[in-house]
Amino acid sequence: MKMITAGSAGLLGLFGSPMARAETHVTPSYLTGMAPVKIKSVKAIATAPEGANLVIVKVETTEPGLYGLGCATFTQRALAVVTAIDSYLNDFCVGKDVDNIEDMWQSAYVSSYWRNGPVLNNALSGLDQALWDIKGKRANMPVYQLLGGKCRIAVDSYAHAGGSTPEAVADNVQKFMDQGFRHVRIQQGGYGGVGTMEVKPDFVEAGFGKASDSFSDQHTYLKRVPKMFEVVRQRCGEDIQLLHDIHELVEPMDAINLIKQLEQYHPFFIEDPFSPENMKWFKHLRANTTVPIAMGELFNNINEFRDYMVDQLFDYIRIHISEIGGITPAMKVARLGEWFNIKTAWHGPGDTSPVGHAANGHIDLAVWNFGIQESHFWSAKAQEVFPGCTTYKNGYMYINEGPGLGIDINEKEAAKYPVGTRSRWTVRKKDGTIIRP
Ligand code: GCO
Ligand code: MG
Repeated sequence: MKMITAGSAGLLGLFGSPMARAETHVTPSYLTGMAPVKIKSVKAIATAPEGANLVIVKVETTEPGLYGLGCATFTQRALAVVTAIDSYLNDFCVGKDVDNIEDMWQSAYVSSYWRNGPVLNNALSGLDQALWDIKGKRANMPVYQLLGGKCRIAVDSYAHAGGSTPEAVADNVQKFMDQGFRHVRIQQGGYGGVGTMEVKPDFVEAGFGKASDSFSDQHTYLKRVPKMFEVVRQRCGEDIQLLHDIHELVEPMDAINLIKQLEQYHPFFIEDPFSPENMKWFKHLRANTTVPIAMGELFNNINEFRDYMVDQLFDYIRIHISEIGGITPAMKVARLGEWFNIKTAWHGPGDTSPVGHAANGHIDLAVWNFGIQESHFWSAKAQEVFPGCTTYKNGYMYINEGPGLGIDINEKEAAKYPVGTRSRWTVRKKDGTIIRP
């Protein structure tokens, strides 16, 4: 009788008198959720330990000692991002719950009404990545676990081999092969051969532009790239995976003809053949060659590339994840790519911060359609500013397996390296015409 009563009382409790519930039911903590934690402050930390301007967002919370870090690095306009964070994002976030990352992303994204630009997206990315860092620390798990766990042992990465001659490039490729890298990007001189052009351009003779403007002789560059691939293949063999970045520095049809010439060297991928302003050229490229293509470090918003992913007009998505707003949107892009067999190859040079590299790494481990990760070897100074930097062994990138993103910042050290305002993206043709990099 008592048992039945307890049962029915329990049932009643659900639907009837609280007394019955109080007596018999304690909600286990995992059902009650964790005590809410609020955002106490959102601030920007700008530093340049290797010369490149880096911007980090630090989100501090109402739980003593609990904070999160996120990458908001738009290196060419770092101070504009700092203002967006300190003057706007802080006010917007203080007092809000740290746990509701998607809602925070969506509300912050539209809070400026005008949206989807590099400055605000980077600020939003810093916030977003910091909230994932906090959630991982609260769950006492690395972020990749929250994203679904590991799909692979570590993050296959590519190294950068440069040189002023094809032979010098080949020597550097060999050095990385000796370190265990299976993928190496080859560039002769700067992008578009900048810095290795013997001739003095006419615009300089004429005193047009600024002395710091760069010059790319597209014709010379177009002749050199196939030669570079030929020498590297001869000296380093057929197995090393070779990548090259056209960096949007030639005319679209020249890019198509160049890529057709490179087919014989079976590149792993050719990157950024066209600028985002020239997306319509992709269908012509696809119709003319089967060389795998990577695109996207300049993309800011999904409307710029969604349809080209759906039409499978490139093979690797190369987004600078802070440029589109962080981990939350990057996971959506990766998931979209899965359905069209487009793999990830997140942007990861020295002007993605160590926090951004860690974020790349967590996503790289968790998504099925991972392709390759761009590497950057952090200097001793950078590692002092950012304890927990990603590391490399045998061509793989390793994140620090701590809770959250697994990386920290030493603000005292960071303050030693103030950011600057110099931007190097003025590249001209012989007659002074600007080339869109
Ligand atoms: C790359 C990129 C970079 C960009 C740089 C711009 O493939 O890594 O092209 O080198 O040029 O991040 O600031
Ligand atoms: Mg690039």
